[in-house]
Amino acid sequence: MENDTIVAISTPAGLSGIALIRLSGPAAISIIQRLFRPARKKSFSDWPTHTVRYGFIVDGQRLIDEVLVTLMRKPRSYTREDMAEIGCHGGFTAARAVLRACLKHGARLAAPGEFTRRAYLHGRIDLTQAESVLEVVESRTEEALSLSLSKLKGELSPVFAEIKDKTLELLSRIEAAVNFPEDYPEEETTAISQGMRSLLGVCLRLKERAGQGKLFVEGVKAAIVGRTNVGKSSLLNALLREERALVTEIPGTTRDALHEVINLRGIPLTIIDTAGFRKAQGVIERMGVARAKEWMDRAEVNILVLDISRPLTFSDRELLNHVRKKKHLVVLNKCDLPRRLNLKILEKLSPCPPIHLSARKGTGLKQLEDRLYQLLVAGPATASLYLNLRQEQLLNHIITQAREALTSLENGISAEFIVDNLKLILKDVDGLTGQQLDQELLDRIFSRFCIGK
Ligand SMILES: Nc1nc2c(ncn2[C@@H]2O[C@H](COP(=O)(O)OP(=O)(O)OP(=O)(O)O)[C@@H](O)[C@H]2O)c(=O)[nH]1
Ligand SMILES: [Mg+2]
Repeated sequence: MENDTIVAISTPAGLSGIALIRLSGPAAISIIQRLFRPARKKSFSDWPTHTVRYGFIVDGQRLIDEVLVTLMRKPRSYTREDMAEIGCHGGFTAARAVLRACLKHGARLAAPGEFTRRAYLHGRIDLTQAESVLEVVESRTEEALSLSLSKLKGELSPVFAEIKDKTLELLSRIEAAVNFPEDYPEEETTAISQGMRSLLGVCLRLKERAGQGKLFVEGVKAAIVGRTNVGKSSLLNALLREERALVTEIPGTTRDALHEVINLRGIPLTIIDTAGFRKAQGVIERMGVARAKEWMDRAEVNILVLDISRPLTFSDRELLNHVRKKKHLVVLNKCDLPRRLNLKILEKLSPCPPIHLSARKGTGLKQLEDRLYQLLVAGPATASLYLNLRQEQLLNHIITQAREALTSLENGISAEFIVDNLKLILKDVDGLTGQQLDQELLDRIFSRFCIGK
């Protein structure tokens, strides 16, 4: 139902200074007219849009709460409908009483995300923007927030529009070629190939920027691995600036893996401290080592810790070999002690320049953080943007279609045979902006929202 009036408490339940109740729909203003007694007698009809009035919510003769009411007349509102926001006292009773009064006067309780859904249905925002509303609310670091905000401002919309324009242009060129084959010059084939390549280029650049944005929003996992007693738990504590993990001089202290999140210049970085590698003694340690191996494979990044006060062991060499398979850093811990590790040998075994550090003294941590950041973020952070899973899958599908079309063209297949690929691309782009979506998908997207948003 779209022509009814919805209401919800938009602030979380619990003790708070104020609560906000939102109304949207054709009856929003008349409901306010019935419930609200402004402190100063002013006529209702000349209440200018986007202004606040102070007064009381009443139900008949009964006083409900002292409030501030903002009116937003259509179409200049979040939903593009008539809207009112009632700021009342927080806590457990006032907001609920105001809500009940609104319901009694004809409003209906809003479903999760229904305000944003109306904004989308009335064309105020596209689907990408609607989804970013949720991401703004859920963001964990300021950088993630600013990525979601730029998406909310519509930063992605022109990129999607460009993909769509390029696709439509290709389709019309091909159509002309099929309809008037006699006027169809050779250059036209080249132009179509070029157009296809440029379309693919736009999509690939978008994917690259999105890969980086994903880091800031979804975060990354980094596993601290190494032999027993090299100082892995001490490193976790040093990075957290907190005595989180048990540290002892007894090898095999850590068994279970510990997870903690730090904010690495805007990246939510989950650090996992693992059991040290050695020939495990006893069943618990064996389980711990098995888990450490799992984490080494699961984490996007491995931080291999070596003890600089001891010569490299066979086990260190094995670990160096293993971590080389993906993103990793090598840390030389206990730099406050005399060095007994041969750096020349290490250099031959590992191309990655090691980071000298003392977890005990806290030196070298900044360098480790710098190197981690460089390892994760390739371009300037400002070039990032964030695509959620749904958008990422659609983009991947577009890229597959574009590649397939390009291969066909390069193999000399007539351009009319890529029409199907282009049509699929168009469908996916419309899916990205929400111009072509089924009801079920919309329900699924908006059900993730909270009530009142
Ligand atoms: N001198 C010095 N000692 C350190 C340093 N880092 C850790 N240690 C000591 O090394 C010992 C082992 O430290 P842990 O952090 O428990 O080492 P671990 O790698 O987690 O060990 P397991 O959990 O047994 O695998 C403790 O006695 C620490 O105090 C350091 O930078 N310098
Ligand atoms: Mg430990």
